[in-house]
Amino acid sequence: MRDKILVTGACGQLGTELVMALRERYGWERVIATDVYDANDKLMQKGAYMKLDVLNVRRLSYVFERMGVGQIYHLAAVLSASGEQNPEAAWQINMQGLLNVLEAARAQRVEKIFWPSSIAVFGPESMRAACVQQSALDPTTIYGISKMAGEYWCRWYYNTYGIDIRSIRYPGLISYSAKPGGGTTDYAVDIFHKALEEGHYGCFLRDTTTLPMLYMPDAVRGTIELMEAPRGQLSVHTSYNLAGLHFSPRELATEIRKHIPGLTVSYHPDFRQAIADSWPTGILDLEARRDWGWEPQFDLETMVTDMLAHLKNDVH
Ligand code: AKB
Repeated sequence: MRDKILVTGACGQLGTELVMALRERYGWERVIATDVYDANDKLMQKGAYMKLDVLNVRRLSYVFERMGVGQIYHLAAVLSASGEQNPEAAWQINMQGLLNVLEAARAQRVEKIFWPSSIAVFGPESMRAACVQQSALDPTTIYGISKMAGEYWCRWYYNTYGIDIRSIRYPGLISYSAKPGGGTTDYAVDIFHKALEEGHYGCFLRDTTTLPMLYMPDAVRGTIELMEAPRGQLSVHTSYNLAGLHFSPRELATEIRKHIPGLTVSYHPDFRQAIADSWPTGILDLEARRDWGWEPQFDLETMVTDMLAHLKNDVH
């Protein structure tokens, strides 16, 4: 019976939270968390966990067959900022890793796959303040190029082999459980930790750089809702735009100061500024709302309140 749900990149920011949500929803015994690392988290160790390298196609195929995998959440990836520092490795992991998963999934008749794309598929030629689903794609980073190519590979596998592949173009993800690593939007998580620990944050983006963001509980819920939506309702087979929050570092700092009045922030833009400047400041997500009822629940105010409540309880 192919009823197992396998997650690659399970130790990453999204994987850590998605694995927990999937286990709670479908049962601990059904969800197999995998990554190239040793399990980094007590909860991850309690459920099924396996070391798995997405660059090893034969092992992928073996594991999918042996474990009876029916669904895959293929999250393993190198993000935008890290990708620019090591482009060849980023291309290998992001592109070859995806092709390996798709090919092994086809060979083992896996029914359904989730694969994350990103707002990094957009760039200078894309729409800026209200970027619609059909806007021109114009990625400027290796990460964005791999996501753009990946979207079309996914659609090709869907059209050619009928594999049910679903995808979201995530904006920056904000979470309290796991820190992001190597992204351009990471400042929006780092600032919370520094605000609580030191009362000061040195931001690597300019104060007015507005970017699309999404709070992790919304991201996890939206992902599972997309995966559970009836196949016939879905009209986008590349990747869905998804909007949640839009704010700049200055606006985020102002909101955090309502809870931590002494917070100071200095701005020292580095190479990530150019990446951020190439991305839209706002996303429109009509198709996601229409096709599978997407609706975010958190705004800037409720996200900040919730983040700080969890971080104060859990870590500090
Ligand atoms: C990044 O900053 O690279 C990611 C993304 C927007 O995909 N968070």
